[in-house]
Amino acid sequence: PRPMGIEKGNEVGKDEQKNDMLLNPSVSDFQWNDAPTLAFPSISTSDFQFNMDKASDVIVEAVADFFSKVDKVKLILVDLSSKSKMLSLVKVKASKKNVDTTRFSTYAGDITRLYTGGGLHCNVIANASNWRLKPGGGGVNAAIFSAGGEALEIATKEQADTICPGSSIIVPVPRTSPLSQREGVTYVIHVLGPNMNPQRPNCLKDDYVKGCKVLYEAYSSLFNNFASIAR
Ligand code: AR6
Repeated sequence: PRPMGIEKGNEVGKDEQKNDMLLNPSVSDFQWNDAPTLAFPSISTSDFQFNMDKASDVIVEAVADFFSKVDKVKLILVDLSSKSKMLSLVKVKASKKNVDTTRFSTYAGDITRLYTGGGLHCNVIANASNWRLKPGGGGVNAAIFSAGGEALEIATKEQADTICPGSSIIVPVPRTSPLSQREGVTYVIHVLGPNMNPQRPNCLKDDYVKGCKVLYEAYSSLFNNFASIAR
């Protein structure tokens, strides 16, 4: 029954959904058994203004490298809209690179409502964080801290005060948090990606050699931390 959840979660009409299935075999192939699943947003490509084409190359490379080392875990790239440019870029590139579509999928919907909005069981979700690990600020960070409530804020502070670009930190979600109670999320992993926005700290000023390296490190750190929880 779970693939139905995917259709429910996509905020698109029936025809568009069919289209999406055809264009995106990963949605229909993905196997919804109970393997540990990480849902993650596209790090750095909105507020941090990282080039989407370059970011999609990095995501697919990081996923392929991770799958060559670790099995029995699943990954889902999430973005709010079914018209997301990031989701389409990654779908096309993942299929060209023969990434295992039974273990990797994309999903259009709110990462804080994967279960209640789409019927998806994702034990772990990733956040595109800021260096102070602070709530608010818009984007997926604001959404996750708002859904996680005060309990998530406190649990995050217990782990760290700050985070470096290219790294991630694991936060066990307290059972009192709505993210745990409502969505069944057991861990949030905060990730700090490279920043290309001159109005945010540590701007890389379009240095994409460094930027791609830091983005790859961010995803490797995220996936390795996820694997360490899944074990
Ligand atoms: N569910 C799924 N995906 C989302 C959601 C959501 N609820 N909200 C946004 N996205 P961004 P960044 C997608 O800007 O570029 C924050 O203020 C969005 O469409 O959240 O890494 C932090 O505090 C995009 O694809 O993160 C940092 O200061 C992706 O999430 C800064 O922004 C990431 O967009 C980080 O910027």
